Amino acid sequence: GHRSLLLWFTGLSGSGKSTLANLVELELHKKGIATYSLDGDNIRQGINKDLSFAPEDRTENIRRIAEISNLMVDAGVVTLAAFVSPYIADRENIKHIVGAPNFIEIYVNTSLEECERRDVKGLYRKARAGEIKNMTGISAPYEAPINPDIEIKTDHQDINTSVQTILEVIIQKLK
Ligand code: GGZ
Repeated sequence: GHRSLLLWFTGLSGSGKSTLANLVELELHKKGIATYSLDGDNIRQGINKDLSFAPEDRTENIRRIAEISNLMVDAGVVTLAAFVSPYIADRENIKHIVGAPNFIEIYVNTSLEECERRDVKGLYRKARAGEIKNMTGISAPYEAPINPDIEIKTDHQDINTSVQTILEVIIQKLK
């Protein structure tokens, strides 16, 4: 048996949170560690489909995800969560819900410029055109972590190096 953890990836839309989380999960699987990934695709279309991107709904989105994560961690599953989670207070609340020792905050620090250049879903273009509101980085805030457990600068660091950085930290903590 090993301790369980919540690996929380925060950053702008298009920063690479899910990509990183998926690669880290793959490596944990290779080590025989039970994992589960939560992201917008399985949460915002399911349990949280009643929530918008208004500030109070983002807060409720993150609170529910933290409660689900707490159950997963209690069950002994290493849980990976990739959400914009733009507010410091909401991320502090996650720490209270799952317990500080179980919570690893990973700041996926990709510049807005780079996220906008990628614009995988065309959301930044739409936000600039005023077609969608409350877009993080454009018309809604992103409060960067002040003291994250891990910071990944995807503009400057290649993805395999980033995955290794994360694994080194968590393998230590899982012992
Ligand atoms: C930010 C938005 C928005 C707005 C839709 N602002 O790149 P994606 O597409 O896959 O990730 C983004 C995702 C953000 O949902 P979260 O649940 O992670 O947000 S939060 O933690 O703030 O509650 C993006 C898409 O949904 N998306 N509209 N206005 N991201």
